[in-house]
Amino acid sequence: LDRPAPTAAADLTLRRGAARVLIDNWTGTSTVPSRTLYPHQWSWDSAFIAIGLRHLSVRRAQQELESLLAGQWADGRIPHIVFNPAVPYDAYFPSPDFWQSAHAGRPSGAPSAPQTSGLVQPPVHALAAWLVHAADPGESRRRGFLDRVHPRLAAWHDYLLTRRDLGGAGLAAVVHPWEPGMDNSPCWDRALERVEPAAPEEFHRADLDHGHPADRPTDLDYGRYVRLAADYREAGYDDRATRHRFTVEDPCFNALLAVSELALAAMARELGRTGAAHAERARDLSRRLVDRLWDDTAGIFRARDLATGAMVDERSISGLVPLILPHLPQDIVRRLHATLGSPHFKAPGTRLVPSYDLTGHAFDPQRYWRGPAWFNTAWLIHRGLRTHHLHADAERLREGFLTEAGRSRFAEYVDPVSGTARGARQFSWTAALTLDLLS
Ligand code: 9WN
Repeated sequence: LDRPAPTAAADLTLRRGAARVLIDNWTGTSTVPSRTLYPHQWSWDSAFIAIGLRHLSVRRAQQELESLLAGQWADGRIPHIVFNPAVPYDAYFPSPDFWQSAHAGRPSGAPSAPQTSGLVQPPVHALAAWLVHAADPGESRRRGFLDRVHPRLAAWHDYLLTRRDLGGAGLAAVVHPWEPGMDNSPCWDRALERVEPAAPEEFHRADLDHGHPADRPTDLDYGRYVRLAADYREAGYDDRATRHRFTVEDPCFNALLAVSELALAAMARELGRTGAAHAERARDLSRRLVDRLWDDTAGIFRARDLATGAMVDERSISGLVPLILPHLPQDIVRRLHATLGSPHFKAPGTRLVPSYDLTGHAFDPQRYWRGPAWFNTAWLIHRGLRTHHLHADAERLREGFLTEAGRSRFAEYVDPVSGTARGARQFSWTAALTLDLLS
């Protein structure tokens, strides 16, 4: 059914609703992704949240990012969760007593406080910091925001491009399905078959206290997630000492790293330096992404499994996100645009972009990253379409985003075809990116 385009009054209601979510989910220093399901601070969530928060309060947006950076490790990594000490351990699994970050040891150098996880998430932070700066450059300069965050973000990228270059080809590798942020994507199924799951009695899934089992990863997935994280912990989160059993080069992760390098270049220029090294890194990353992960037959970027050296034979939204790269060859832009409009990612009724191939053998419209449409990835694709001047499609996606965000009460994700809300509601990045698209 075609729904009417949002009016100015509807936009105002949506804006108020989105602001309310961000106000309710603010803890005093940062924003939880969801009051129920995710009661701590998450890494890439905070980046997306800051992008929206800047329209409400630039100071709060700065604080969001700086709270996250307070959890940065000496080796440069930004942990995927920074734990709130006021929240009981049983509210989320794995809790701080599982990660034991403060005992991680010298090579990795986790802070003694706050407690954190030992994994990472996609590097959207420098892009977010630059957009927060751009929202009010005067305020940013007065508070020395970029002076403080630029060196930390540069150290973060250095970590990814040195210790995490596990394939030796100049791309960053992820070592756990939580790291690309798309936990149970069918892209990881084959690689995970090699991982012996932890026994069910070794852990209790707090997520099922709040989420519907059909919307979430399975127990078998969790057993494997726990095993991989425990192995990493036992090696002190030292990337040189760990025998990683899951190592993948992910297109979305590396595309965001490249875009964030461009943001670092812009920040360096603003700080009176040249920024040339960052700009060069961004170009190198774009080139390597194309060399290593572009599948010209399928017209999409693929993940590469470093254990086998092979490209993963699945189509996921991760492979469309590189559209966000300004240096992408024009023929690749054209092919990605065509794939986006093909039956793999578009069907009558789809307003957003499914997380996984609609025609794929593992497609499931309900289960998390195996089909549902997410708002953060829609925002990234929207930005990519605009980067390449594909304005009509960008506008359609923006309208679809705003319609679904409002209808779903800012859901975590939605059924990609029917739009039925799934997962948590009042989800922070959905609200934050709604504000951004309304501004
Ligand atoms: C594990 C917080 C995070 C997002 C991820 C999403 C989900 C966590 C979980 O929630 O992952 O990090 O417990 O399932 O997959 O993208 O950052 O919103």
